[in-house]
Amino acid sequence: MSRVRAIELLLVELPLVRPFRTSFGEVSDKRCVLVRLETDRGEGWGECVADAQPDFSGEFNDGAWLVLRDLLAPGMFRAGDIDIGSAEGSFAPVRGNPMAKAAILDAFVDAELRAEGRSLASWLGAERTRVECGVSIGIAPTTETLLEQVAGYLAEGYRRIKLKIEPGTDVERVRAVRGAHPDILLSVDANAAYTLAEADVFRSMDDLDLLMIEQPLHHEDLLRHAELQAALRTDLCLDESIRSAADAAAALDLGSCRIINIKQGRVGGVLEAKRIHDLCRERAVPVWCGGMLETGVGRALNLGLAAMPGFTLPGDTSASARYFEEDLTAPFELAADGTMEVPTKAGIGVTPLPERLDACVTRRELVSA
Ligand code: OSB
Ligand code: MG
Repeated sequence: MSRVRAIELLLVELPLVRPFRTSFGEVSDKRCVLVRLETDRGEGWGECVADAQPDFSGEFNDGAWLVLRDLLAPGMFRAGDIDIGSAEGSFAPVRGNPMAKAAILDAFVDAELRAEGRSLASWLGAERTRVECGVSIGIAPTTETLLEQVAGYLAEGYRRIKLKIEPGTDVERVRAVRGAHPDILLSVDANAAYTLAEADVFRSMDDLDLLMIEQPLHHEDLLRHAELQAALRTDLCLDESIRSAADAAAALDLGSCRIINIKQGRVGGVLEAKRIHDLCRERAVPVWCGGMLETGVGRALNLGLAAMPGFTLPGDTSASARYFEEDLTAPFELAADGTMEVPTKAGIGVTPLPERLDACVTRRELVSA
């Protein structure tokens, strides 16, 4: 039980080691909102996974800033003494905005667990001490560049390669990578770039032994995903379409996918992520931990989540060096066997380095009760 006294919002900007291109756009810098939350028992950190633009979902940094400052933080202040089980209740009057909600809720969970000296992974009931890591590769300028990047990441030890795809280059690129690496775990992610009229693209990939095809169709279209899934051998995985445990249940009932990408920020925080994990585990549906190019703050949280038993596939939990020259926290490193250590310290287990915040923060605002 704690009382939230204040939150500080920090906009950070970190250059990416290489631009990241998806079917919906390209980014060269990671820009996101961090939440530092103070309770009467200590502080906690959360990272908002929204981008500068409302492209992956309807949320974006400036909007999340307002929602956090003017609605979610005041709601938490008004709620008085709360604990992890009751914290989400303070958001009840705010519809949607799961990424903003996740940032402040996760910061509160971190503060509570730090105050109790308990790690997030242990609180979630995770037993694994290391998780298997994959890497998500942006759309490359040429097939040759893509093949070089794939070979590089495999040499580092990554256990699953995910290729971003878009109409035009899709089948040729995926065939080239599969041809060069017949036995690796390989998946593709379309970020909703296709319509059912283009289903032939996915039929052409159906003999490439892909681990999954992620979010081929529109994010609001569970029915057509079910139609496509019925026409393919390859498992579909949904990302953008799953905004809650209710969405996950609907997608599974409809047969829209056979695998779910859990991104805690997309579903309103670590508690809803755990609900999706539990639901999928009950139905023996594999899940894996997605990523949003998080800094070390979000990465630490993802690793705790990915340590839960239902996360049976390698996640997009890559090393700090895959994203940044210098992270905001001590760097997360990939072991040669393609695994990463799950943080064991209290809460998410990391804190941004003060000198890195000095270098990366472009805007900050303190909101007190
Ligand atoms: O669709 O999974 C996605 C990054 C930003 C937005 C959407 C996605 C991604 C990734 C990168 O695939 C995953 C990561 O390494 O964080
Ligand atoms: Mg995705």
